[in-house]
Amino acid sequence: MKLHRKITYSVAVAGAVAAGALMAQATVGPKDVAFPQGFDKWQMYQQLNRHDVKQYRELYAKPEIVKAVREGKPVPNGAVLVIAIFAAQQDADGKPTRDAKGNFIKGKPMGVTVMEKRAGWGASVPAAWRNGDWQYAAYTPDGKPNEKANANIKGCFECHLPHAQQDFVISLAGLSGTAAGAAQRPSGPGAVAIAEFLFGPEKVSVKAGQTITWTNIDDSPHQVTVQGASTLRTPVVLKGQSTSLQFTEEGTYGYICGLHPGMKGEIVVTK
Ligand code: HEC
Ligand SMILES: [Cu+2]
Repeated sequence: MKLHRKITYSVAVAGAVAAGALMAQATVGPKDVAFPQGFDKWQMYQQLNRHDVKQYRELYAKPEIVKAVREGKPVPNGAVLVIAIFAAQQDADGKPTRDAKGNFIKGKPMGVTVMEKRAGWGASVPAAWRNGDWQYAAYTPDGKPNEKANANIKGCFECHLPHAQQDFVISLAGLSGTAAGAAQRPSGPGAVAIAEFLFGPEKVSVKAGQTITWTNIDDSPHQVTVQGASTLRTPVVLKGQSTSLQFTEEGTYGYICGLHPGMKGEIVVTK
């Protein structure tokens, strides 16, 4: 009896493995998005300073892809977009240091993320999080698959999904060269800019009842999320959009970005 059970079990496992192998052949995924050899000789179409994770990032595409998009064409089939991620060098206080042009300075390489668009590639992605015909993959700096990130590839699709109206390319403004003409930085009492994944100023002081207005300067969306007895979330703000809150009670309120929890700010409300 015991022996019989064992045999049944091993047969079932063999069956499952065979089915899994067949599935893997039919499904397009991170394994099909090759490491972009020599990408650092392609066109760097954007540089990015991320305060929230203290990273400096470079975004690359082949010159013919950048050219096509800058001519007003859709992102071509076969396009490969790459981000090279580096730790930002920091001063003694942990503040990222900047070069003469204002960019963070490259530290240790952290990884390479890739998205690639090929006709038919989206068909094997569940409709609920399909990104057109894009597929995603993450690599270590030396070009080995980042197994941990690739195991949760759905996370890549889900975060890019709200950007469907720009073909899921969050940095499309950089790719198309329309990044200039950037959103206006707000000023005045109660005005907070969200730029480079940083709330500026990080600490804002207002009188009770006075309005605090956040304006998003970044290409990436953000969301003010005030933590307290009950969490208060503003709508997600896209580039150029603003959102406001008023506090009637005196006190100090800490807040974060609902999309990038590494972004922190503070509201001080006085009488
Ligand atoms: C938390 C949301 C989020 C997740 C998860 C995410 N991305 Fe992105 N991605 C962004 C943002 C924001 C940008 C714009 C550039 C930046 O901020 O680095 C971006 C840009 C990119 C770009 C450059 C082209 C573009 O769309 O602008 C690539 C390539 C990319 N991501 C790949 C990936 C891969 C691969 C994964 C999964 C391993 C992933 N992303 C997961 C938010 C996300
Ligand atoms: Cu944010």
